[in-house]
Amino acid sequence: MIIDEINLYHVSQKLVRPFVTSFGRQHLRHALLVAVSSEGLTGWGECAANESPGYSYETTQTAWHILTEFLIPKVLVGEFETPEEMSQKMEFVRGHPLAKASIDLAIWDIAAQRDGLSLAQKLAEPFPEGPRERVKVGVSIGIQPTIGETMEIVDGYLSQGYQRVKLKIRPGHDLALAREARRTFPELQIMLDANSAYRLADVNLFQAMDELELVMLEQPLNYDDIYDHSQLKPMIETPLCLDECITNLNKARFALAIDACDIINIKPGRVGGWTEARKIHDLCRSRKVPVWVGGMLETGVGRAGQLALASLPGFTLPGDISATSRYYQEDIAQPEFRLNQHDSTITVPTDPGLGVQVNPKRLAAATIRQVTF
Ligand code: OSB
Ligand code: MG
Repeated sequence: MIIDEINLYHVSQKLVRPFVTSFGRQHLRHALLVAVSSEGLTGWGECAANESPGYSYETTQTAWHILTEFLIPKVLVGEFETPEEMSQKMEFVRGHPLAKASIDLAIWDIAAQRDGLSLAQKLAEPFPEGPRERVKVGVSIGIQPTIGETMEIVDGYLSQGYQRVKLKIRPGHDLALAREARRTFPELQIMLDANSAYRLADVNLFQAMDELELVMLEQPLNYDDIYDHSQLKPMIETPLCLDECITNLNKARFALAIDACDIINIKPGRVGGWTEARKIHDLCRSRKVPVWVGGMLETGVGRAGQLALASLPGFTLPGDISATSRYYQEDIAQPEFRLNQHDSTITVPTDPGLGVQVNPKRLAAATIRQVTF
């Protein structure tokens, strides 16, 4: 593969409803989209970084800087054959996984198109069973002003067909919320995501949740503290899942070695792309550790990538991959993703590559700045 041209777009889209977490409130979703052209094909990628560094140290601005000054100039030089080689080529930049993942996805898109495969088929090449056709999904619900409003929102999603909900928690908005959710929806698959808002000293709070039969508790402790999670795990019954802590394969190896979690949320962005995400999937599968695909309010470009990843055999738990209508009125990419109501799944695209098209009018309307290399 020789790369001919790269276009980088900074886009902003309004969310259907503000998304509130323990690290902040978001009305708009800023994203960087990359279009990589190679030998007549164009691949798309998305950078999931946020405007502020509340979830990760990376922001839209740092990703713009790392992409324009370092990654893109490097990618444009020389030749390579596989997405894995490109992933290695980007290793000279330490960290910045969200920036790297945007290029990585575009290269995977091109490689799949070149081979006449959907991205799911391309990623599933090492697996004899091939990709799943539909993947189980849930919905991630931000912090609402009251518990009552949260229950109404949950109810709305249930009537749309979602069978698993994730409730965001933060200190003061946790146990009572979880109890009310369990009381109101006795059979529902409910999980909580704290986004690192607690300390080990809060163990009593999590023990009080033991009886609620939650599917899992996601990243309760410090974003960088795998050790403290290993201390918490044997003290609670709810399965413990890591998100923020797992920024690459080595972190996953370490977490499993010290038994710091029961489950891993694999976000391709957070781990530097689909190549690394698949390695973590393989590791967890060999250890029988369940994994699921996380999200960061991606546009249709990133969501198509999430769906392809989630089609791999080790992804046995529902992903944070909701229908387009949960995020945006009108998305940049088409077709829209819809929920299959009867089984809370989304169908994995089957056209070559990502299987979505970026709509030029919508892209132009959402673009804040753009640069061509
Ligand atoms: O912690 O999983 C998270 C969104 C932005 C940043 C972090 C997280 C999230 C979500 C939303 O929970 C998941 C989605 O895209 O639906
Ligand atoms: Mg999370």
